[in-house]
Amino acid sequence: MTCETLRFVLGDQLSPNVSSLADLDAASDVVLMVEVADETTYVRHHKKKIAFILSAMRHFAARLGEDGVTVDYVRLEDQGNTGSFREELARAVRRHRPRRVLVTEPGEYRVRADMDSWRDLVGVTVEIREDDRFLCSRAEFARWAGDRRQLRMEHFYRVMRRRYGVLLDSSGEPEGGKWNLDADNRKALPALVRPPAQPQFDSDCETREVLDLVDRRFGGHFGDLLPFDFAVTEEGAELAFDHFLQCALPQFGDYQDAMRQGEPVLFHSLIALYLNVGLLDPLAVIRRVEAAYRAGDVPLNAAEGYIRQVLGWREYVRGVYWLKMPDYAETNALNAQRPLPDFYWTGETRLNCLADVIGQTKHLAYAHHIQRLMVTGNFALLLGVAPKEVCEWYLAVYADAFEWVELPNTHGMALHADGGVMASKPYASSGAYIDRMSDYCSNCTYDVRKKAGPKACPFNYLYWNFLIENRARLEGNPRLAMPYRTLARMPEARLAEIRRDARAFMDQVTGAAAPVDAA
Ligand code: DLZ
Ligand code: SF4
Repeated sequence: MTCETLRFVLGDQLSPNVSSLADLDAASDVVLMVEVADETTYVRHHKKKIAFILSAMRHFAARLGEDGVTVDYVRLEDQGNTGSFREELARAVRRHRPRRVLVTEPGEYRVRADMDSWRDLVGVTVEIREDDRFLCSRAEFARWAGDRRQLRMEHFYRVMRRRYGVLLDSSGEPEGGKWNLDADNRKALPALVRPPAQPQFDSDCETREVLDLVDRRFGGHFGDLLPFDFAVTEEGAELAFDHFLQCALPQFGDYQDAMRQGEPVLFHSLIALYLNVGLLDPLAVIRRVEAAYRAGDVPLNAAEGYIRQVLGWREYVRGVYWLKMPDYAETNALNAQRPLPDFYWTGETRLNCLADVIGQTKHLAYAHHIQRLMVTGNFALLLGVAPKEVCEWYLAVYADAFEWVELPNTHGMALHADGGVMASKPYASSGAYIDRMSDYCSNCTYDVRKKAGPKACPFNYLYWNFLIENRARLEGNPRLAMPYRTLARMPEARLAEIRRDARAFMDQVTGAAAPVDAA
């Protein structure tokens, strides 16, 4: 069999308008999709994440088929499956003998680097098209970055708001007079406020088959496979987003930083996984949120806060990723070397905040941004865990995690391993922040008000220990002037106590307090 163009669609490119499907000729072209072992195991993804991607791929292929497109779909357990993108493409080229191969650039650097060798491997032209599902191209981002010393999201976001004309008043200025209404978005959650229930999506035959497959092949991976509640089609993802718009968005702004024990989603949208594989279109999402604001259905702080995540933050982290890779992943500005505590994989710890966040991560393959940044991220930062270990964990355990979004968020934002490309100071914080924004501390065996000794909240002494260990690197940072002044006033006995508590705790959770070149 021969075909004109073989169009290779990857598992996070499940949009009918992806550039590799533009100008498709159903009479002469073939779409190739492959389930490959390499992608399921290059990190040991959460079981739910694998099930979500494989089921969404199968549903997308079926939909293309219903539209009259010829799809060559290779299943994970098909005979002869070689387990890699490159070898599956080579096999497909031998099957179809196309004139050319067309693919949209992937979301991860490792796949992009591999693609450069595909032309020689398969012996026909391989055209790599830009991924124009994003709202800022890599070239535009590079132009914006220019030779700026610091790449501040806030500046980028304003450019994007103007460029897409989002939430602007009639004179082109920000609606409500301010670009960013985050000052209104840091409320703790009052006990009486109840978050909405989450929509459930029943598994059809195809999804049940995938769940069996994942159970059989990836049973040893992290996380609970069941219940499996994710949508796996564009229609399902739209329903999930509709539910968010109606039931959660009005309070999203107020409580976006809040946490509550046993309430994993609160007023968050849980749509990043759908956006990131292509089941939802970011601009359509932004327009609908803006329309809800203009219709008077949601307050401005909610609409602005949400739009900033999609139009600002999401595009910004992707821009930083492609601008800075591959060197970005190798930086370790704080020289953090300790191993990731085992409890990140089991959830078994007496630190209640971590037990809850890791527990829900196991259960749902989801945690919201403050849980990721200020609980699991902050703890790994304070402990001085090696960035690669932390990044691997985040990439594996969250259903929405692809390296373009995970790496800047973890490596840059949470761990400050990039030395300040993303954030002007590390997001280090003691237990007081978690106490203010959650009810975790009232159920914890540790005491958040205690600063020293075995009952003290470990975040408290780890925070000061972090500042001590990184004094030479961070003392000159003007945004850390205040804590370093406080540190300078501490008597030697107090400093010794902090070091002693931190060392004892680290011995306990990491096996041994691997040396860090303390300043
Ligand atoms: C994450 C993932 C998984 C688990 N499995 C597959 C797969 O079998 N086939 C596929 O095409 N894509 C998969 N993916 C998504 C890819 O890892 C993703 O496309 C690359 O990381 C490039 O961004
Ligand atoms: Fe977490 Fe400390 Fe609060 Fe316990 S006391 S929940 S460890 S912040």
